[in-house]
Amino acid sequence: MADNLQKIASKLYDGEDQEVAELVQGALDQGMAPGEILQGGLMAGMDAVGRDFKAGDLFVPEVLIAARAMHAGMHILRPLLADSDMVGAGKCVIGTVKGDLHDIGKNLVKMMLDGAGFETIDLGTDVGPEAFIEAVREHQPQLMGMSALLTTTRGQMKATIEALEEAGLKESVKIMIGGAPVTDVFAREIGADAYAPDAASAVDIARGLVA
Ligand code: B12
Repeated sequence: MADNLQKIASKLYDGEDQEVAELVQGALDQGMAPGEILQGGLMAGMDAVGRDFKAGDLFVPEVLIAARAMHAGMHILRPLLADSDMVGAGKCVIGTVKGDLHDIGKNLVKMMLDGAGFETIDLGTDVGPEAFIEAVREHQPQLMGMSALLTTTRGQMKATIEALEEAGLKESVKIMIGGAPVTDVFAREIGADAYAPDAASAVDIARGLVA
């Protein structure tokens, strides 16, 4: 059984989406629990991807391919996990702020969070404060992530946090920010709870924030 999980993790790391799907189905057919396959197979593989990406041993294209394999496995497991009412790592609303159309990094963060068992609600790009507020009201996530790649749009992060405060929602959600023009210092200045420099760190930080 443990052998099956190791195979799933290793094929996921290699980005073999079809093989991952077949192995996941095979493990289910043998009677393995969906949660076990998720934790010991898919998440273990994605954790290794995150670790090696952070260490500079893997690059963006490899992470994207591994994330695709994760999706192939999750496609099979998700309905079963919902049935068994398995509790995920947490819920996160994420988007690129108003005026900004860059989404490659944000998508990577979303994929890594998905891979770590978070339920992520992706609001897309050019997301204004009102849309963030609406999403927080509707989905009641533990986490909210904002991305900005332009120096001119990072001010939108502050505007969004202020708007959340005015709406009385700031205390209900932890805020994590990222993108090339933002830093840890900037995060503290605008009242965000955390900054992450890359997608793998985002997962570690997200886990810490919801713990
Ligand atoms: C690709 C790109 C584009 C594409 C975007 C396509 C897309 N779908 O995203 C296009 C061509 C559309 C584009 C347009 C523009 N761009 Co552009 N673009 C880039 C480029 C080359 C790469 C960005 C990227 O995807 N990096 C790869 C990802 C993986 O890295 P990342 O985004 O940093 O994300 C990681 C971390 O930052 C972090 N992270 C990111 N988001 C989040 C969120 C959270 C919550 C967390 C925790 C972490 C996190 O984790 C990610 C993964 O590890 C950069 C230059 C560069 N080398 O960075 C310029 C760059 C960002 N663009 C720039 C500019 C100026 C523009 C334009 C204004 C150009 C123009 N004159 O039209 C327009 C603006 C359009 C708009 N309104 O947004 C400048 C910004 C300068 C500045 N400081 O403001 C840059 C730096 C280029 C430059 N050197 O001048 N761009």
